[in-house]
Amino acid sequence: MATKRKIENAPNPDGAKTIRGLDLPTYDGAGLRIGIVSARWNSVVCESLVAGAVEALKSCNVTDITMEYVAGSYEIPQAAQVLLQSGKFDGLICIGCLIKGGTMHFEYISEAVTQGIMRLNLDYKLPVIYGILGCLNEEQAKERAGVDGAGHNSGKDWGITVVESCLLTKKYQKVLGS
Ligand code: DLZ
Repeated sequence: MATKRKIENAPNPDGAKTIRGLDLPTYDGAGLRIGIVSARWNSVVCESLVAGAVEALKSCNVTDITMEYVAGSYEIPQAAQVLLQSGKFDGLICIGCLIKGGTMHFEYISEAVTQGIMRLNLDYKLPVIYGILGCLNEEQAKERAGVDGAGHNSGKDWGITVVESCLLTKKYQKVLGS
């Protein structure tokens, strides 16, 4: 259940005044089993996002956190599928950082990973959070991961998002008796 809070959006990475973004309530995620699958490509950014997600999970009383790594974002959906198949998780956060280069790699991988993660959400009926940054350059990526104190660490949003979605899922799983 969400605790009372002042509604405030996560700050925009570029500091511009905006109503965009997520308000960040606190949820009680005690007892939830959360897995994080992170890519190692662009590891400075991914590690910062992972740290933000873990911090947010802990702030929601989540203590059962499993960390797994894969090489690149392309490997994330398959690894996440293996974790979900184990039945050991209430929800996952997928973390990766795609930075546009001079070839079509960015487009192909972004599309594949995005479709793959959505498929897992619907196939497994469990929250699989889309923590994949798709950035035009390194500066954008660092800003969105709070690297060097810049911008806002999106990993924090994803930690809270997975708890919120797991609680919603559990509420209706109980009603259905599944
Ligand atoms: C090959 C590649 C490239 C060019 N760029 C990225 C990137 O920006 N972010 C990322 O997570 N991974 C990248 N990769 C690696 C692919 O995700 C994948 O690991 C390889 O294509 C092997 O399947």
